[in-house]
Amino acid sequence: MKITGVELRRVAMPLVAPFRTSFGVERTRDVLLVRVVTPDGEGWGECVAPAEPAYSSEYADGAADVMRRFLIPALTALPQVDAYAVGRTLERFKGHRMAKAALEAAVLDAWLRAAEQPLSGFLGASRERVPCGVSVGIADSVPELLDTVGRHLDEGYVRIKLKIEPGWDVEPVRAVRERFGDIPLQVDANAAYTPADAPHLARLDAFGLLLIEQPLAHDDLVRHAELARRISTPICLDESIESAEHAAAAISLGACSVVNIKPGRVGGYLEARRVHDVCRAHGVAVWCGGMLETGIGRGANVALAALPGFTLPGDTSASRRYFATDLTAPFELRDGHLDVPAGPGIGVEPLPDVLDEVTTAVEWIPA
Ligand code: SMG
Ligand code: MG
Repeated sequence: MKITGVELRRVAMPLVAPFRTSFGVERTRDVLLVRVVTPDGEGWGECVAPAEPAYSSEYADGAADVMRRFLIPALTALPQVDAYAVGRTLERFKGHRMAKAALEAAVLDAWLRAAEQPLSGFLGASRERVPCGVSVGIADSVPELLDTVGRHLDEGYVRIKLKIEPGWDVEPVRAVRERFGDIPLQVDANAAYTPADAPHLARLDAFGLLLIEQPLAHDDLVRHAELARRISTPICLDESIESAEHAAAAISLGACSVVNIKPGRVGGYLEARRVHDVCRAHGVAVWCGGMLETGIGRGANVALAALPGFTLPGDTSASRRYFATDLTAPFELRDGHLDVPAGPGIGVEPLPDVLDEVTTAVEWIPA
């Protein structure tokens, strides 16, 4: 397969409700989509880099820039490309994992469509539907939080994740436990705490949480390991794990006992599968994270989440939790689960009318 050209497309996707985390508020997803065109067909990928470099160092304009200057020219120069060639070819460029992941996803989609194979089967999925959790942002008040959590439980979500930060942690967790009892519950700090907060974080031990996600800085595996010895809530790493090597290091240090896998954060679906394999070999549970993806990214994430090591529900919520109108046919929750797309490639494609309506810019980069 030879790449004819790559389209970079920006779409503005208003969220149904603002999503607040310890590092900011998201109201509209400004998504960078990638369409890879080949003589054998085309493929789509979604870049999860947010508008601002606040979750990690990557941001959408930066991802578009590195793609058009370096990554796309390296790929279009290849006489032949397949999904494995993407990572190999782009390896000499440091970092920019979200940008690389989007290109790899689009090539994977085109390549698997040409072979008429679904992504789930290619990755080694063992299920046709996946259990879904939902991530609940920091609220203005505890009553408002309880309303939101109650609504999500009524919709059927099988696990609730609360975003926390200093000043919004023990109180909301206690309130959710008191109101909703023994539901599967976990929290995500997005690196908002320091090692000095260990005694405070130990207060969460009383609530029987499934895990606490990324309490400390992304580059501090050693002190996550120290914290793990001081609290009984299992530590899950998100921002700290950018590759299978990081996962292996974190596990051997004792820095985590659970890993959140986001394909964008680790540079693609092939590396995401390697992270899964390393964790599974060590008996470390994994689950699929989310970056407020449209149906394009969601379709691929749901395929990944169907692998056998994904033993915890993911942040793979239904389309309507994010958008009034998704870019693809909507993903709908049935009995707390989403169906894994069965069609070739990622199994979904943008609806042309919706895509036109939300597009803010298109750029064609020929080979
Ligand atoms: O996709 O449902 C979703 C959001 C899940 O909480 C979520 N993601 O750190 O895990 C995380 C956050 C990052 C969101 S940055 C836009
Ligand atoms: Mg997280």
